[in-house]
Amino acid sequence: MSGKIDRVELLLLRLPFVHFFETSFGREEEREFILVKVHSGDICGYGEVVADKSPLYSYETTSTAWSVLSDFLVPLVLEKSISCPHVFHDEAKKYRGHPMAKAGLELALWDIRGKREEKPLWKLYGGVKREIPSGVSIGIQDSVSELLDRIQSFIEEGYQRIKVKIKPGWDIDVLEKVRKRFPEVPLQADANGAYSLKDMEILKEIDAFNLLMLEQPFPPYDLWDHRRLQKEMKTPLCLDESVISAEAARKAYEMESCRIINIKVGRVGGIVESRKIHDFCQDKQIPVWCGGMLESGIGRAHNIHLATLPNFKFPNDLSASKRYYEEDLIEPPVEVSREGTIRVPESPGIGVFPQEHRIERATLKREEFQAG
Ligand code: OSB
Ligand code: MG
Repeated sequence: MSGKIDRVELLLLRLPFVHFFETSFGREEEREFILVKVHSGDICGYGEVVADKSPLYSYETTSTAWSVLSDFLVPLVLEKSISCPHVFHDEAKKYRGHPMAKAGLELALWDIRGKREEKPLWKLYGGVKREIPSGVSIGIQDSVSELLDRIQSFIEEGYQRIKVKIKPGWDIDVLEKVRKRFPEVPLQADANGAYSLKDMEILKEIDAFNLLMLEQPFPPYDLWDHRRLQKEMKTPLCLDESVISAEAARKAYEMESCRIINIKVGRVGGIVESRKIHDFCQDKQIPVWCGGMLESGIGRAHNIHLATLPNFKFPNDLSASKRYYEEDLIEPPVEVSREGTIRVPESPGIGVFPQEHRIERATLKREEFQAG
């Protein structure tokens, strides 16, 4: 079943965070991102491009994604009237890189497919969970006591695990205090690539804190140094930035660079590639979990559907709407139960309802592309 693609809209949005988010890259008070709306007959599919304003987590930015979408990816879809996400994935491969731009458009095509077939995305993907376990990722704070207070309140809300951001100078002492106050909480740390081989001895000290995993200690794309570190640590390493494709996942596995993989749809270029990574890891018994990029409810709903696949074995970086934004773009908002779970939407496609007036209020720039 497929339909003609009539037009595509790109929107640049800005949403302020309820609380700043600081990583080893720096502090952010708001998020700028692109929404992709694809129209086919009376159906509208929504996707979110997770690229940030600045090239910090990745080389992609809102401007590079806007340019690659408007010059190459949107014309590809409109000229060939591509509505199948698999066909889009294959055709878009000829353009090198820019996975976040590709993923945003592919997600909108998945939403259209789900709506046309009247099935929620998790069913199209072969998901097996009706509820997914929720964790929370907490940025670097002004003081350790503020961090401890924030952890306390998220634990009280029900989150199943806590992730803290670390960087040189905000690491061993901080983890020691967190563990002292919360000896039992499932805990992990994420360095976003802030360390290098000269920090091996510091990183090895992290073994003392009984973490579920240590995420991305060394820079993106590096697999070799992660292999060297994993050989010397008992804490499982989890790769985020380094795993940009199913090929990269295979190499990480063969090199024993990590024991766990974080899947982010944007980083790997879409759902088709995410499922390839998922299936490969399932076959090799490498557990995965779903990472986040502080998405609006639209991007987060897409992530929730992906996280229903069977090899998602750890709590995900998928938190409640109110943890990120005063007013999310969707109804109903994402909510986390007392047990720390999120219910998977059952309505067709992304299964949640984007609020057009809220989208409009947050829009900085908009462009529309018509089929010829
Ligand atoms: O490395 O996982 C990361 C946010 C922005 C960029 C990178 C990362 C993150 C998070 C937040 O940790 C996850 C979320 O709750 O969306
Ligand atoms: Mg990460």
